Amino acid sequence: MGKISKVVVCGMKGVGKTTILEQVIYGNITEKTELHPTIEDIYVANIESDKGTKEKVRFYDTAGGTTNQQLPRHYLVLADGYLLVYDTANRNSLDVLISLKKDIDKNKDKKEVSFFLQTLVMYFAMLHLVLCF
Ligand SMILES: Nc1nc2c(ncn2[C@@H]2O[C@H](COP(=O)(O)OP(=O)(O)OP(=O)(O)O)[C@@H](O)[C@H]2O)c(=O)[nH]1
Ligand SMILES: [Mg+2]
Repeated sequence: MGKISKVVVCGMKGVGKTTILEQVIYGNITEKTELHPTIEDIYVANIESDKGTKEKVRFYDTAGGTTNQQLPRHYLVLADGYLLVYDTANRNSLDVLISLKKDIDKNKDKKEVSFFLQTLVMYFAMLHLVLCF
């Protein structure tokens, strides 16, 4: 079995973390979909690369807060990477993300880190995703 990568998905409450995971992994989001605030959830994705290798990625969907928040400490130990989500229509959600990122940087020990920037358009709003390993 290939390596299992663990990605923690975080960002302010209501920015669409669960929506993104549900859509990317199951493709089942419609304009009528109603989602409830997350407490804690795990999504497992099997990804086949261009080279034919198979990888398993475990996404940890977290509960977003409304103000500057810290991630529960156990995520900092298990994470291989982070998916940081904010809503371009909500400036406050970026402030929350900046504070989260600072907290991650301060507490991630000496793990290697690289950054990926991606933009996703869903419905009428744009959500920006930052994936950092
Ligand atoms: N218009 C619009 N609504 C969206 C979009 N993404 C998510 N939503 C809606 O925003 C609401 C919150 O989305 P969630 O995915 O539950 O947000 P979350 O970040 O997981 O929130 P918490 O679990 O509380 O931290 C839901 O009603 C979604 O349908 C989007 O791109 N555009
Ligand atoms: Mg959620």
